[in-house]
Amino acid sequence: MTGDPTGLIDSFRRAGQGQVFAFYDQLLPDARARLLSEAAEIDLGEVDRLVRTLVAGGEARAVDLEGLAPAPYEHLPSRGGDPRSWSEAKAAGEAALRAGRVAAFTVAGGQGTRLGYDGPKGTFPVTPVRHRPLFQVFAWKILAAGRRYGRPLHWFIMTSHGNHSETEAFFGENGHFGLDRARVHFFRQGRMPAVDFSGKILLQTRDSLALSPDGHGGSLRALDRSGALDLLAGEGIDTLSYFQVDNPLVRCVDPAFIGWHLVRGSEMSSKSVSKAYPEEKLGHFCIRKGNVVVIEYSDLPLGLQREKDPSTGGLRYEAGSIAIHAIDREFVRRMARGADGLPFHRADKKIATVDAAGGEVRPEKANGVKFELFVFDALPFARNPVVVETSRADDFSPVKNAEGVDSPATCRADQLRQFARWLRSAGASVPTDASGLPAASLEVSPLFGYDEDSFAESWSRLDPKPAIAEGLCLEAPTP
Ligand code: UD2
Repeated sequence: MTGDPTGLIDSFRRAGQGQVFAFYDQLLPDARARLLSEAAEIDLGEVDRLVRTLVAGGEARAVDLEGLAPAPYEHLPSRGGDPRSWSEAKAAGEAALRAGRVAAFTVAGGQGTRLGYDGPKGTFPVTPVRHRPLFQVFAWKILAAGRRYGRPLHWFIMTSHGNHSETEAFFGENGHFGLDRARVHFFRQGRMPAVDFSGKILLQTRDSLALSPDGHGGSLRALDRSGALDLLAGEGIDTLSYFQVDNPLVRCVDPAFIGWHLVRGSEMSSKSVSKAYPEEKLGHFCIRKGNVVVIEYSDLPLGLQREKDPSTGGLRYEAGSIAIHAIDREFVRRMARGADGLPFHRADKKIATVDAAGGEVRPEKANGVKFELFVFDALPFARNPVVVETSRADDFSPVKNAEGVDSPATCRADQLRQFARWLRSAGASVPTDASGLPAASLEVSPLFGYDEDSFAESWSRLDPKPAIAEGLCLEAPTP
């Protein structure tokens, strides 16, 4: 920030946010510059609107559940879906991949606090034998898919201010895992200030604001702001294959899913799995006022989460969101710029701040509000949204917690089950327990096989076939 800061400081005072500059006069020039540059990032009009709609009047308002019903979805062929429609979808998706119309997109801006891992989550070592990091798994799946379809894919990775440099450096140190570095694009998501319960923007220290990432929904405006949408348009790419950084099982580009999205003329499509149990922490695909919406687990009362569908005996709200979407480029532009902005969500949090004397405050209970955007809130604005079933064995085993559910241990076991299943379908004999977990630790490099089809092709070419033994790693020539 250069030039006269008076205008900026005055605008904060006029907005009733003058406390942001409470210590300004005591700061050294560098610290002043830092505070001013953070302040310049803030859209005071937006903060004022959020304070009036989300903070004033006490606690967070309950989500509107009036007339809520489960959303219909395309069932897998193994669960009653029409095999012909699935083959048509797959063929359409493959054609789009061959035509270079698809790019991969990972949201990797989250803080990963629950895992207790110090570093960008994508650098977390996740594979069972070689301990390859999440980013390498995605990179190699994307590299292999590009080879398979004869069109190298572009990959967009959204970072946050907190992990951007480390993420870029990690790719640099690892030679971008063999990908063409000109096709790997990093951009930062936006930040939002936290406010106290009376709507005042909080300082984190005397010379910095309490800022935090604006949620994965911030990806839509960040794609626009960073120039990514123009790059996509220039390359003739119209579809983004969106997934989260914590899920190594994901098919980064899945032809059948992309095909459903394209054949239906959808602007935003989503994958769903049947919830494993009512309280599983997944959003629910629902219909509300004629629109497809995702109602987050924390917003759907337990009674509804547990409700049974008398016709099937299963859960009524069984379709769970695993945060995998296909998104149309121009839809992103419309959402990023148009009047149909995503709504912010309120999260009451403990926010480190300073007291009136500038001393550090580490609150023991929530002392303020953070604002976040969720990408699935774009669904009700999308034309022809389609929800497509997938099996979690093919697409979903996230690493979220240090222990217990969705932990490195459960994810490792799910990767092993997947490798064993591919081997068995390709004709190998693999001893497993009743859950499909192989007795031996195995690993399949995504360059050897990144889904059942590509695995089967590589396996059929292997001669002689290796023995299935502890530590077996099926590799392909490293790029
Ligand atoms: C998310 C979904 C949940 C389910 C689950 C599947 C929400 C609110 N809930 O739960 O319904 O689909 O995933 O695993 O989304 N991220 C950013 N920037 C941010 C915040 C998050 O890039 O500001 C990324 C983060 O790096 C990760 C993903 O978004 O890749 C999910 O974030 P999370 O861990 O907060 O989501 P979670 O587990 O609460």
